[in-house]
Amino acid sequence: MPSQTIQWFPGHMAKTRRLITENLGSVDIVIELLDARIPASSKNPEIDRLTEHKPRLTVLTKASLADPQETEKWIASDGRMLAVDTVTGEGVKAIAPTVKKILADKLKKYEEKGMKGRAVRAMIVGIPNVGKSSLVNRLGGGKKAKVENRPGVTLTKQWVTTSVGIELLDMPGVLWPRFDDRTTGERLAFTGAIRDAILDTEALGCALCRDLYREYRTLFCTRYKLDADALEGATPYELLSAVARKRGFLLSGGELNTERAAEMVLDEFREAKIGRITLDPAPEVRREERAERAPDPAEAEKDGGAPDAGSDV
Ligand SMILES: Nc1nc2c(ncn2[C@@H]2O[C@H](COP(=O)(O)OP(=O)(O)OP(=O)(O)O)[C@@H](O)[C@H]2O)c(=O)[nH]1
Ligand SMILES: [Mg+2]
Repeated sequence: MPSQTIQWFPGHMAKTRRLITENLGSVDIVIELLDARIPASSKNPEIDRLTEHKPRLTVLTKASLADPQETEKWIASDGRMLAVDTVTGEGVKAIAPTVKKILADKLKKYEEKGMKGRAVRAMIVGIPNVGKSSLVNRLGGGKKAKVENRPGVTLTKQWVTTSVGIELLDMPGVLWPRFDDRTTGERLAFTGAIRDAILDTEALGCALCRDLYREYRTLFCTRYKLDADALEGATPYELLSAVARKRGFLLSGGELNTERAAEMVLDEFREAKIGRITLDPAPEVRREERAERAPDPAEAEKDGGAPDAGSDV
């Protein structure tokens, strides 16, 4: 289970922080990638601090895995945010014109100085595994940057030219030393931003089942053929056990193999086999939800309080 005591390869992270700072002077704009499934949890507060004086475009990646309605709300909440999917190519074409629009004044000055046609330089930053190198390859039209489905693939900076008038600086991924809350660490782990080797898979599987049952009940119960009503009030471990039982995951003694069920739910979430899911609601939704979820005191008294399925994970 991710907790505040886990260290995320700190040497590498410190080096990346330095790389960002040292190269800011060579770029016109910072393109920050966030995972469309967790736009809030994947936002590195250190990147904000390090790059606060640079123009910025925020790009939500992996849009084909996220809930399209939530993605739309996220984009509506921020005038400088786009959504893309580098596998399907969706949204990628909008990046270059948007970057040029953001930098319009600067580009006009270049033109006045006779530097017409000078390529814009953009630094691509974001958490590990968010899709930085994939985006660089999409825009660069080749396989110049190494891409793999694990965090920590890109280890140093790499310039890639494109035919759309932007030079891209691919960077290693960067996390921050301490997560403000447990949810952030869990969500980063669900989506594959943290090395699986340092995580407790079973605990993570429990937490994911809890969130899916709470936020995407129909998709979750349909995928694993679970009776949603019968599971009302179930603990996260009971939810994971129900998945293991339905899938027939048993150990040799007949006990449920919840470890294997956890691995499967995590894999299937990462591949969007359960459905297109966004775990971080857009800002205005959060306000609505707070109102919706605030227990009505009269109701709470009547049923003896709402069950808190998440309290023991
Ligand atoms: N479905 C989907 N998968 C994506 C997308 N972008 C990246 N991926 C996948 O995510 C994984 C990581 O992609 P990379 O481009 O290597 O990520 P990165 O941010 O460069 O990662 P590091 O270099 O480790 O920091 C790969 O398996 C990609 O195929 C996307 O838009 N949609
Ligand atoms: Mg990379």
